[in-house]
Amino acid sequence: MTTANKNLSFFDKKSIPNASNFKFGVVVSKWNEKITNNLLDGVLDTLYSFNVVQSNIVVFEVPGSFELIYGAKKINEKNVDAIICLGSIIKGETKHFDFISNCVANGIKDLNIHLDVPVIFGVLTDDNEQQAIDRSGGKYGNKGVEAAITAIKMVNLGK
Ligand code: DLZ
Repeated sequence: MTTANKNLSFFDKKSIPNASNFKFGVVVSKWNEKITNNLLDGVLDTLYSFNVVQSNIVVFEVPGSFELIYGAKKINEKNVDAIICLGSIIKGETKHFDFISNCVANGIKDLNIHLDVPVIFGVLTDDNEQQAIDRSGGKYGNKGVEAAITAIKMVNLGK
């Protein structure tokens, strides 16, 4: 799986459906907040640019990426068409990175199996802070933009 030279903010605008009637839930982790704030900006700017109105976007904050799973379950009660999970997990000195990354990926996979709406994996899993900066509005674009575009496409798929 290579992402070298891929810019996460590039997409073909013509291939994206109108999203003006879609409702989105965004769950954002506050761990590594500088990074996740930029991911959230990327999501919101992108949804607005496809005519999603502010009243159709619900945002929940959770303390860390591990809590994204429960946050997604709760935001589903708001009758949204898709859920976008945003987080930034950065490798440290302990094995926390592996446990949290695996749990979050598996948890979001499970939600996709059990919920009736798509749950999007907008979680950066990086070796260091610079890699996270590069992918949250830096030289490799913004994972939040990619997550928003994916969410719009998946809602359209289910309609
Ligand atoms: C504990 C922890 C650590 C060490 N690192 C991160 C991280 O890089 N990114 C992240 O989103 N969360 C981290 N956390 C917090 C956990 O996700 C979780 O919030 C706590 O373990 C409490 O359940």
